[in-house]
Amino acid sequence: MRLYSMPSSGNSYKVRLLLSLLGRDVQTVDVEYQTQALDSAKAEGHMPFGKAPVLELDDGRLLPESNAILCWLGEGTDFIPADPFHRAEMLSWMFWEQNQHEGVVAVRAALQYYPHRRAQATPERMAALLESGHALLQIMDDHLSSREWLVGGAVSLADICLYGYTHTAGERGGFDMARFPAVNGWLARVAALPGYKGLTA
Ligand SMILES: N[C@@H](CCC(=O)N[C@@H](CS)C(=O)NCC(=O)O)C(=O)O
Repeated sequence: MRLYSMPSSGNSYKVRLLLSLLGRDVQTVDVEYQTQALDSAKAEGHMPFGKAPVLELDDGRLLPESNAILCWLGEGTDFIPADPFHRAEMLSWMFWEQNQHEGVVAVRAALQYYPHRRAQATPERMAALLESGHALLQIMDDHLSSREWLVGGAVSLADICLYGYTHTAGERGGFDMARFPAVNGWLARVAALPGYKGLTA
């Protein structure tokens, strides 16, 4: 298998993290913003939606979308709960991550972090994203204040998925993480999992 992965991106990192936690190794093609490798991967048809990550299976089939890749790689492992309701709850968090959390928490970080995005970081937009992001992180904090993991009693794909952009929300996104002690405790639990690897590892 081959993973088209953007080194700086939380969406690609989620997949690299799960692979590492599973002790699996795949060939990785780095497709960073503003590189020839990204343009080539798109031009050669490896990125059906024009975005990383994409997992290319040994038979050539392509799987885009980070959370779909997590589900594929997680199949048959303890990262997908056996209980059907817990499994559905895991998907709730993963859909929430894509349709709410990522568009705020990751976007604010991207506007600050990537030089080619900075022109879009108007003070009004950054202030609105800060307020929305704090509200989203508060939802996670409230939920995690009475449990160790997002779903059931064990780590699942939901935790790997949300960890991707939450763990850099302070440093890259400028969110005030001191407000979210339960989230911080959860971040530390993910970072302590056997096989954990960081964003830049
Ligand atoms: N919903 C997608 C989002 C992927 C995405 O936005 N990838 C960005 C990096 S975070 C990308 O590849 N951008 C390349 C481009 O727009 O040219 C997922 O979760 O995989």
